[in-house]
Amino acid sequence: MNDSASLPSPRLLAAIRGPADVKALAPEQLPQLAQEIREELVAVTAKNGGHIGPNLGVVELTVALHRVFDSPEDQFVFDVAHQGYVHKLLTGRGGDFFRKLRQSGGASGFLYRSESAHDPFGAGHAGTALSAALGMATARDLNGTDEHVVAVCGDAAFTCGVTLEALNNVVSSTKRLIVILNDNEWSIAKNVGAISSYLNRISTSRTYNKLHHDVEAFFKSFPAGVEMNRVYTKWKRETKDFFVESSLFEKFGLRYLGPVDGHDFDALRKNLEFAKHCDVPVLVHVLTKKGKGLEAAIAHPEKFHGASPFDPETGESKKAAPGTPPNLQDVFGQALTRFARANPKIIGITGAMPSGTGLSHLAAGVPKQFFDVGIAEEHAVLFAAGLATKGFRPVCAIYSTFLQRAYDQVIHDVALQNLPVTFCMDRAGLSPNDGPTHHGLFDLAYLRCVPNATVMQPKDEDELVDMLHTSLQLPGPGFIRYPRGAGTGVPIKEQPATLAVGHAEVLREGSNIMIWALGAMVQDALKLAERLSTEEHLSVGVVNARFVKPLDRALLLSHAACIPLLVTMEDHVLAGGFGSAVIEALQDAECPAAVERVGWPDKFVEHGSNVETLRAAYGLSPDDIHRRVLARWRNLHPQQVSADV
Ligand SMILES: Cc1ncc(C[n+]2csc(CCOP(=O)(O)OP(=O)(O)O)c2C)c(N)n1
Repeated sequence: MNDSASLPSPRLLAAIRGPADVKALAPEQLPQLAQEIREELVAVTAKNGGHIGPNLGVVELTVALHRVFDSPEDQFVFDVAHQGYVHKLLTGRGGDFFRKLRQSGGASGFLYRSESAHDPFGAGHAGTALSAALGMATARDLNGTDEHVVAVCGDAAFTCGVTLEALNNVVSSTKRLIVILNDNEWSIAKNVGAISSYLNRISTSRTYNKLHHDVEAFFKSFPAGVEMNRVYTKWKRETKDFFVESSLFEKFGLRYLGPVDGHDFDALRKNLEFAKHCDVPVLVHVLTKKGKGLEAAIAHPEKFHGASPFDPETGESKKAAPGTPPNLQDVFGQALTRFARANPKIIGITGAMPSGTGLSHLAAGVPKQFFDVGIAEEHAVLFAAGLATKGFRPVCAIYSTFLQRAYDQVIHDVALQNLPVTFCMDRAGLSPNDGPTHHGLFDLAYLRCVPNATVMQPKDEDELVDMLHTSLQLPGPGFIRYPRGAGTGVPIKEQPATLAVGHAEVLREGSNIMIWALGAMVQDALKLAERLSTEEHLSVGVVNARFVKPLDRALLLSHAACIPLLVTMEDHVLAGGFGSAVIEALQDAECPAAVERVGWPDKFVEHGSNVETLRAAYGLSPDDIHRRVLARWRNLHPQQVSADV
């Protein structure tokens, strides 16, 4: 980055309160604005982490969109919406709000209808923009209004089935839709698949480059420019020689425009103006450089797609404190690689998340047994099901939140046929800086009801390896959920254990209260038990539940028969979760036990600075839970309270 001291003054970004201010700038001021935006992006993400690479790539594109269109009357729908930081800076969300990006009380890392009138459609999952924009354009047509709807999709959005479903419906739904294909050749990792290769070919093809020159020529030959454009487009369409009828998008009925240099303000303006005046759906193919302006981000696009805090000068990530235990995703990836080396039937599958899931270890170690299928979770699961029919042991590594997209495949294709597919669901629990689109708080509820499913969560990294090993021996589907981040630091056994399916582990005996905890909550449960025992002289036990399905009913009923209060703890919504499984089992056995359930409420939990802040905001801090359990105990045993006093 340039030294900010060398920038011409006055600073432009600070004066931008909304799109009107962007429009008011002279064309020659735009490079300075772009430079200031990049500096702001780097400064904020270096401190808070975030999607720096994608945003550095769309600076000129976003500025150009705001100069050519009139947001919020015209509507931009950003796919994933992780590249919406520049849009935020230009729509009144700069300053302190942006500087608290992804922190409590600051700007979200994605777009939300509730955050701004300039965000007509929220997102966080990929592939939704084209469908949503098509719905909005169709609504506009039905309403008889005239606004523009612009979908901004990355090249990897075209690896999503839903984008292709939308593409198939564009021309039958509307005559006016603008699709920006922001092509930087990268998903999080390098983009994959045939469409990606196709885009690469047309980006470099001379025929398509010529189309760009046609737009130039058009503007030169018609000084009145855009006013003439509708007529011109119509005439050229009739004479059938304006657009080469050969791009994939033209086969779907969209006019293809480009490729356009996504960092050239003038080229962007001309092509967007042109698209704006077309009376047919149009796709503008814009070529951008992910990470533009930050050398480290250009050199390492995958790392800087969504970076943790880093040194803005060197690009070095802030180092974890010495002695920090390994991340669960690495433990999983390394264990799977070990198992795969020993068993060629093991196949690891990711939907465009090799490093996030830890499958990059498998990709490097046993590449033949690794598949990145793109942002195609439905396909990933069906593909795994197909492999499983022929004796393979597929492992789908898909974040809890993204597996939601493949729910029908989980039920209809894997569970119904009882195929032995293992699902490793990272990011189960909170993804605090990302927020509600990324929290993995629903998987137990959506999996508990699926017949043939075995659902489990390890208390630590060693048990994660045991669960993977166990799941790879199951006759049907196994689901392992685990949170983002580091393990507990326990040593990992050389030889993994095969766990007894449906059996919980008693970690601490107790006679007053028994805490049944799931996964990472086991550590909290042990601390809570210790505190209740030392401070309140209560006898409190802890069970590591391990399996949510099948639940260890025998142990549960034996506890319910002689322990006055049961407590469940889970990092999941209460509705349909682990505690629900416990009370259902007790109810079915006609056992009137007292149960205090600790988990997330029936709300979408916002983003926040960290897990602790969000837990405190929802009454789930260790102190809150201690107070609640004690109050429940005292409520059940008022005499003991007075005796203690
Ligand atoms: C359903 C789903 N799966 C996976 C992801 C994780 N993810 C976020 S952005 C991204 C890549 C997006 O690439 P592209 O659309 O080309 O945009 P770019 O970041 O390159 O600008 C992925 C895989 C997601 N958000 N949603």
